[in-house]
Amino acid sequence: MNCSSFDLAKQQYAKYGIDVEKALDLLKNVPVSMHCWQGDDVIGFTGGDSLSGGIQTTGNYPGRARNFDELIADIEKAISLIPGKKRINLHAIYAVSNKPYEADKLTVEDFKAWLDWGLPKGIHFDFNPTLFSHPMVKDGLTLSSPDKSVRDFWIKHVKCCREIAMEIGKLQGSACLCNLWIADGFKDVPADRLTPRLRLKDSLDQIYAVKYDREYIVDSVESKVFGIGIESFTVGSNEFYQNYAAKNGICCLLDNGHYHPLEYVSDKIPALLAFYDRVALHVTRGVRWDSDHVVLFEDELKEIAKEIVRNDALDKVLIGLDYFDASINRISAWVVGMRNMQKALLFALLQPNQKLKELQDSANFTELMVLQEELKTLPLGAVWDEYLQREKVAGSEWFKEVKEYQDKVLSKRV
Ligand code: RNT
Ligand code: ZN
Repeated sequence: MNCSSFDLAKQQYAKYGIDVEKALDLLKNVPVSMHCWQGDDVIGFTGGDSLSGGIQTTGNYPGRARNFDELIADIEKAISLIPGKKRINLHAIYAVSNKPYEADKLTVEDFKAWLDWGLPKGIHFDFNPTLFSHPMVKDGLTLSSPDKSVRDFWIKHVKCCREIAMEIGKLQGSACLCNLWIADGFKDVPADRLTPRLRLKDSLDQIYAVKYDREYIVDSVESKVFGIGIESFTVGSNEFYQNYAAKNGICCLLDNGHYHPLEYVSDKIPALLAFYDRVALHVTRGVRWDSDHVVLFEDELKEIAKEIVRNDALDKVLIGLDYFDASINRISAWVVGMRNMQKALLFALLQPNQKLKELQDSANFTELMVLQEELKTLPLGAVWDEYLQREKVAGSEWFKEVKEYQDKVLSKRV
């Protein structure tokens, strides 16, 4: 009898009591939100041409998408090479309109082009207000500025964005994640750490005073340890937002580039799951700092996926990616990160989680270590290849298609 490598893999996993078919069925329904901003180096369509506010893209690989049509074309190319259920994560600066961009007057109409493109394909969206790369960022501050007119402007912006997210959620029939991140902070030692935080708290109170049905919108706040140019103090720190979120029924978004290098988001996920019904993620890869490199199939990614799967949290953890590498082909950047996120979830779904938990609870730590090591070399690749085939996307030869697209389309963008 001719046995495929997938059949053999299934048998090997079965020896550990793992049902491969069940894992594949679960995997294909886990949504991963793909960040639109990898395609154009976080520039957007507002007419601006640079990124500022504590985050940075580096590199000038040719072919950046310069408008909606180009970005859509690139996203379509990328998603044709990505298995599973995809969402698209938008930022306010990706508004598509003939009028000049006015951050405090945006409506869902400004995102109609995205919705008209995605909804018929079954693609759902997430949303982010954009509080950077804008002249109303004064002295590096937005919602925590001492200037009331600056705070009021940004409060209006975030309120517009929440309404847009709610409308999107209604239209798509699944909650739209509306994530707030700001870069407010100081380059050098501050004289007052409390007042800026009290001002941010007051701004958030005004923003979240408007209540929406959680069926349509999930609000999240994203903390950060520091950014370029704001090395000494971040207003929206981890403790600040976690307490704000807990007291106000909002969700925390954990970006794994936003902590000290020896703090792990994989450990934070279960800590938050003990208190929250939802946890949102920005999965990224920091190299020495929040450098937003492409997500690779690394230990911490696998650990994050394991925490989601073994805690039965596939519908509680909202998975999104967040990185922007401008030094390589941007479509490949998307494809590698999105595929790796799913590969890590598959890896986690193929663990005998019940058995491992039992070994821990019965203090069988030797056997736990031995088994965990054995599991590392089970034939994940054969199951992954089968998943790609069933999802009708290219296998390991996918890069050929990106190269062709680069020659035909990207290289013409000069
Ligand atoms: C910045 C945050 C934030 C942004 C995006 C563009 O450090 O991670 O999430 O990367 O909103
Ligand atoms: Zn982020």
